[in-house]
Amino acid sequence: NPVHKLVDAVADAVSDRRDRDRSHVPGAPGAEPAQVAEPTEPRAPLPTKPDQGAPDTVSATGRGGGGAADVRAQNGGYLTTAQGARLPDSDHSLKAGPRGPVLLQDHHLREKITHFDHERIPERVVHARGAAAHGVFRGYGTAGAVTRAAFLAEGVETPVFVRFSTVLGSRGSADTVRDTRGFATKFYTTDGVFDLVGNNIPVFFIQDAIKFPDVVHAAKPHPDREIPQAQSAHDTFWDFVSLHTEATHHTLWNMSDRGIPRSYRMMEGFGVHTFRLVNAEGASALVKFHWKPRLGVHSLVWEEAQLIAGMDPDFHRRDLADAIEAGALPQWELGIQTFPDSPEQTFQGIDLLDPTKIVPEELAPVQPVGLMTLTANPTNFFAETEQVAFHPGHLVPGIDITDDPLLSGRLFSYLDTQITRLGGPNFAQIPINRTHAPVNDMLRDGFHQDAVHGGVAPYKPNSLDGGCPFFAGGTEHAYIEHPTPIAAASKVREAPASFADHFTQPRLFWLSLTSVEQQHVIAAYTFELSKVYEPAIRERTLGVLANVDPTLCAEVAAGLGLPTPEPTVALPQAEPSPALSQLGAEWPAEGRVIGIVADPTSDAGLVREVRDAVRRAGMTALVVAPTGAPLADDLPVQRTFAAARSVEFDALVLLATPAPGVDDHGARDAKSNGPSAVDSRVALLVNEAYRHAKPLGGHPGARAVWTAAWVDPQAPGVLTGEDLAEVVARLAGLLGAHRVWDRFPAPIARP
Ligand code: HDD
Repeated sequence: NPVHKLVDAVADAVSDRRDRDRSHVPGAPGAEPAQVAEPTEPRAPLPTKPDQGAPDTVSATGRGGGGAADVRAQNGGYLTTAQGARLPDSDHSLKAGPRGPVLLQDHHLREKITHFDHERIPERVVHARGAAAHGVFRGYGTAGAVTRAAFLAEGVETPVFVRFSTVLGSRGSADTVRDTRGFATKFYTTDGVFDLVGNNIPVFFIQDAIKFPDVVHAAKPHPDREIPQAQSAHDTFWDFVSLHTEATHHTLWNMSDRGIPRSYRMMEGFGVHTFRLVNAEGASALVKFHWKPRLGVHSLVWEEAQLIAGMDPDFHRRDLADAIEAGALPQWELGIQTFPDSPEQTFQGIDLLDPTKIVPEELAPVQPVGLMTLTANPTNFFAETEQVAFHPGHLVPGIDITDDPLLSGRLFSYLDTQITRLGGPNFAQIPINRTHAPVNDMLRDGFHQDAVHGGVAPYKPNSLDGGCPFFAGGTEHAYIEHPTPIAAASKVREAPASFADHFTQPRLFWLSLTSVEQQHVIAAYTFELSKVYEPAIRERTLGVLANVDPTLCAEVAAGLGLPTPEPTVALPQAEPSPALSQLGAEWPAEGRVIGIVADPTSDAGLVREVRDAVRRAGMTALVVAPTGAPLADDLPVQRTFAAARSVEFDALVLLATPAPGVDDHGARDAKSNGPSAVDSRVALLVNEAYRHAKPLGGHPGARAVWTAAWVDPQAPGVLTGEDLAEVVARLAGLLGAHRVWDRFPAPIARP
């Protein structure tokens, strides 16, 4: 039977694919050694994920319960309806004759269109755009003295799912906009799910959750025209933050390089609030959570971020997925700052309940307690990244909350929002949200109920189900709230007096930055406020900056062409915290992208030598050439001059003087290319990389490119040499500092 043959052939192909998938998993038996591959090269399908099967896959009759694949998964060789009826055709509606009317009785048509009509769910009200990955967290066992959280014990491995996000933009907005980034981690622990729902910025705009709708309404696009998309550079945002000065600290971080990360892999994460840890003896400590990336904390420069938003709006999403697929697995250490759980809940004068304040690491060092490695991309964006539901109230024994008023409101909001977003109260049954601990919850029915619950007594106490299920005690890992005393008080709508200091910590942050980082902050405020139409808002913001730092205020005022206002408070005393600067340390360069600029006259041997040197350094090599024609059989071209732009490279290596090709207008005109016969697109590529302080390497034969690109060959980080492997090794060394910082402020390219 030909159909059976076809089905067998499909089954064989699927099994081949599965084998290939397995050999694709780094470290799996038969796997190729991990190698950093070219990010855009087509790849085999992704490996299957750890147990994320639906909660109850047995059908109501009890038949067909052969596991997830049997009942839920897309399986079998034939296309079917949702009811499993095999289909002979899905391309034509059922009609009364080929030219006649479509018949209402066409069930397949109605089912297909109806399902399509309901494919979208509401996007998240904030953090709508995100990218996620599966991974594993391994406890170091170093937190045992302060918490009994089982997943932090030595050697315990806990599956995790992490979602990174921007805050303001819609689901389809660009990745590299200036914004805070979400960093939410779901730990599937043996004691239930623990969600650490943090950001890449350690403070928040508001101190009380009741202000969340205000700050979000102000920061989202204007309600009349719904512009600008995913931006803070508009009147309503600056109106709010200039009036609501507790937002000053977070705003300053947003205007710093932290607002435009180079990669999700190169961001810190912060739990923001102070939480409470409880150890096996019941003793408590206060804690702040930190994620420290193994690759260091790095950022784009603003011009790059803007270009990328057009060139590759999926830049961060692509970077994360490519790195994982290529075996360059992103890692973060989880760290804790701990403080005595004193009645005052302050540390060295800093109010630990105020989420607009940090505790400098110099005062309370961050102690590493475990390592997270992201190991696999999601199989399906909607099922996993879109449907994952985080909640700061998903806690496990050993971790408890404090009375931070921002946290209290969050504990309500996250459960509430999922009911609209995921269509009902059963979102915990969606595979990505399922705990890996046994569930026996007595929650019943509701929209999208997946479970077929047995028993007759979903209530307690009962005798009909034998009294089951039973309560657990502390020794059986029950989640028991810490008996924190609550002081007698009157009901008030007020904040404590200590919440009123809005300027000391912004000043602390400003003073902790290096001069290059400070310049970026000045440029960011100047850019954003230039986009504000209302003069009073610009002036009011300068008034806020005057209370943070006179130089910051004067420089931004000069950029806007406005007078510098006087401060309204005495300039606060603040000690810098060097740990807040992103500069000064050395980090691994692995996973960085190096563009090798060649043309058909370039010596293929040399191109190969550079490519291999780049790969040996654990970096990704992309060959850039005038057309897509391979330079040799083993030397494919990954970027044509028409498709390449500097922003996707961390450094460039130039092999010769690429002659003018056909430019975007199809013209071949050497004279219009500047002082030498260099392709104008290469000149732009190199000039941008130079101005963005990226390391540049070149063969002596590429001299004309430096001239055409207005590059000073003597400038720091511009390396020329015959031995290009050595040049690549030096470039990798420079990338350890991320950029050639000595080249800022950037020379302006002028004829
Ligand atoms: Fe929030 C999503 C982080 C304050 C209300 N928040 C959300 C996400 C992150 C954060 C990372 C995306 C989670 C995901 O990937 O699905 N939010 C924070 C941090 C805050 C914070 C670090 C302050 C310290 N959030 C905050 C407040 C409220 C909310 C004060 C409301 C009172 N946040 C939400 C929400 C979201 C959300 C509306 C939207 C989608 C969702 O929850 O699942 O409930």
